Amino acid sequence: MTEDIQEVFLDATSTDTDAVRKVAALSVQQPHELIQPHALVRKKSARGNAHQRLRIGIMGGTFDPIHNGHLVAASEVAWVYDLDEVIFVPTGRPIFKIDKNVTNAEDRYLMTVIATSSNPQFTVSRVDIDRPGATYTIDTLRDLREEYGPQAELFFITGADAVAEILKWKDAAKMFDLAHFVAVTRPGYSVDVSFLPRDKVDVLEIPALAISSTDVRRRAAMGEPVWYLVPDGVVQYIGKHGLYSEDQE
Ligand code: DND
Repeated sequence: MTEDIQEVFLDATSTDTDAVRKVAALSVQQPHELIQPHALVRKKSARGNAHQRLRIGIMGGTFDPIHNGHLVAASEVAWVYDLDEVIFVPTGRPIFKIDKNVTNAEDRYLMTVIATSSNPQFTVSRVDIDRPGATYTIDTLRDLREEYGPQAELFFITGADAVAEILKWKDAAKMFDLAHFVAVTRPGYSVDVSFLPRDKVDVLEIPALAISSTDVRRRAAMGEPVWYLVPDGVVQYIGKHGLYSEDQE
């Protein structure tokens, strides 16, 4: 029972017939239909616009750990494409890293939440972590398409290194029906996307941040600083939980 109804209902316990009528009217106004939660929460884009069709960026990654390169990429795409929101989606079991030692999903998820918490445009989804089995982007896109509805415009953000391999991804051709792809690259570096559907893939030059998760892990293992390569809270999380320490390697 909503507060409105509750309030009038309390009135209606008296013999006030007006109040009883009000309860009936309110009940009619509250149909038991399923309302998409995202239809109600209209965030403004980074540029301050509210769109007719939600424009959603999806930043998928292993995020082991998430670093400032990931965050700048998402922020730049959000600005240039006038996105309402960027959803960071940490992988569950990344298919290309199945034989590698990947930090457990909950630690990677929490670091992603910490790293994105200060930006009102950024959110984090558990779809890949909660789905059993190996993580494939086709499933990420299907799950988010279902959650946000057919009207939402989805933009999958990917680094230039990943885009070169994209046709090897599961059901690659079908992914392009579900989302537009934005391949981010650093100034002065070209990315060949000529083998991909022209109207489905863009290349966007972003400020270069020569940061990689591999290097952050190596530095943490050697006791070298990772300040300013990853957000402060992530530095602290790594230290507090002893991630990437040499004994773990
Ligand atoms: P990564 O393991 O490369 O993530 O995975 C990226 C996405 O690809 C995930 O959503 C995977 O599920 C998906 N994938 C990979 C392989 C196969 C399939 C799907 C499949 O469906 O078959 P990282 O955490 O290493 O990096 C996250 C993103 O950030 C990547 O796109 C990477 O290229 C990019 N990146 C940077 N962008 C800008 N500046 C930097 C960057 N470092 C990494 N310094």
